[in-house]
Amino acid sequence: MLALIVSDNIKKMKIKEKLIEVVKLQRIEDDGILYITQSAGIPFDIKRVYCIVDPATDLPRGYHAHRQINQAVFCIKGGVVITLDNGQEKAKIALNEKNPGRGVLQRKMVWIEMNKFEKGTIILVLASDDYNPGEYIRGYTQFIKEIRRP
Ligand code: T46
Repeated sequence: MLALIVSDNIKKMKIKEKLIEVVKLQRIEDDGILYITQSAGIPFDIKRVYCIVDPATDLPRGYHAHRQINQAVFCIKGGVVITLDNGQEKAKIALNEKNPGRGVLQRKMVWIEMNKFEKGTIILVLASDDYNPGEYIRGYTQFIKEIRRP
C-alpha cells in the first residue's frame, strides 16, 4: 500500500516537472547586460516575436491553448504568475525582472493563464509560427475535449 502511494506521488511529480519547462537566455555582461537566445535551448525555430507591454494589473490574460504553436514566455520587466495546464495537471511559475532571461515554454496543447501582473510589466514571447487566430483554443471545455480526443 505504501509503495503504491509513493509511486503515485512520483508519477505526479514527473508530470509537473514536464509541464514547467524552464528556458534560460544566455546572459552576457558587456557594459550592460545582453540576453541572447543562442544556447538557450529553445526547442523550435523562432518565427515571431511579440511583447505585451504594461498589461492591466487587474485583468488576467491568456486563457487559451495553441493547437500548433510552441512558445517561450519571458518577463523582462515587472512580474507575472503563469499557470500551465495540460488537461491532467496544473502548475504555476512566477517570472519577474530579477531574472529576465528565465522563461517558460508553453508547448502546443497546453492551456496558459497569466495573472498578477505588476505595474509596468513587459512580457516577451518567442513563437514558432505566424499569428493565426484559427489555431487558438479559447474555451477550456473545448481544450479538454481536444486534449482527451484519442
Ligand atoms: C499567448 C499569450 C502569452 C495579433 O494581431 N498578432 C499577434 O501575434 C498576437 C500575439 C496578437 N494579435 C492581436 C490579437 C488580439 O486582437 O492582439 C490582440 C491581443 O491578443 P490576445 O488577446 O491573444 O492576447 P493575450 O495576451 O491573451 O495572449 C497573447 C498571445 O495571443 C498568445 O498567443 O500565448 O499572449
